[in-house]
Amino acid sequence: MKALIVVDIQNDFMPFGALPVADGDAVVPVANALMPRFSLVVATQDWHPPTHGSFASNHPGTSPGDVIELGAVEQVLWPDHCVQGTPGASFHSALEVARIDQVVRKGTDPAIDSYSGFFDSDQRSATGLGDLLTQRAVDEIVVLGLATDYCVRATVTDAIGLGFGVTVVIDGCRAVDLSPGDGERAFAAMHSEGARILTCREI
Ligand code: VGL
Ligand code: ZN
Repeated sequence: MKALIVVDIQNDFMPFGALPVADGDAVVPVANALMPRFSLVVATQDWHPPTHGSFASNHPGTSPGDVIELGAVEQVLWPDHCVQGTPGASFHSALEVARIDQVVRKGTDPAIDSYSGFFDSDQRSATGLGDLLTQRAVDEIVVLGLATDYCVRATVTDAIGLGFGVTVVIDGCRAVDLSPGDGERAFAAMHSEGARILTCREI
């Protein structure tokens, strides 16, 4: 059984959002084209409290892009984004949300971030996505969304670690690229971990 995992297609990751991903809205039509072809579609949603520890605004004297230690792991600090219940946390208005069977929210604990749809960054707490997929007899997932170099990458790495077969839709992802090339390096890393990297047309 295959499932489609749609990662963080939220307003704050769009070019007009608080944590803009260049060309982020280009992933919306790719998600809309693929969703009808899967009997299980799960969407992840970055869902932070305003006090979240990944926000530079919650660490006086820091700026977005700085790196601190949060929950004993290295943490890049970000502008405030995807605050629970705000328009920035909503899915892009053109995403066909009626095709989503289940939404998994992550990053809700102020003390630790969660780029992955499966586990918090310290690997201690699970979101429930792994159990959901196992319950539904899923053994293969197809992943797309935002951002290639953070939440897509972490979700894929954890899925491979849990034993799922993973395909990443290359044209269905876009990167933050804090350093130029981060997105390309993330695709290379996911490939070397065992993910297949395909275009939407090849799915
Ligand atoms: C993400 C940075 C911070 C992502 C989420 O969805 O890739 N990136 N929070
Ligand atoms: Zn976040």
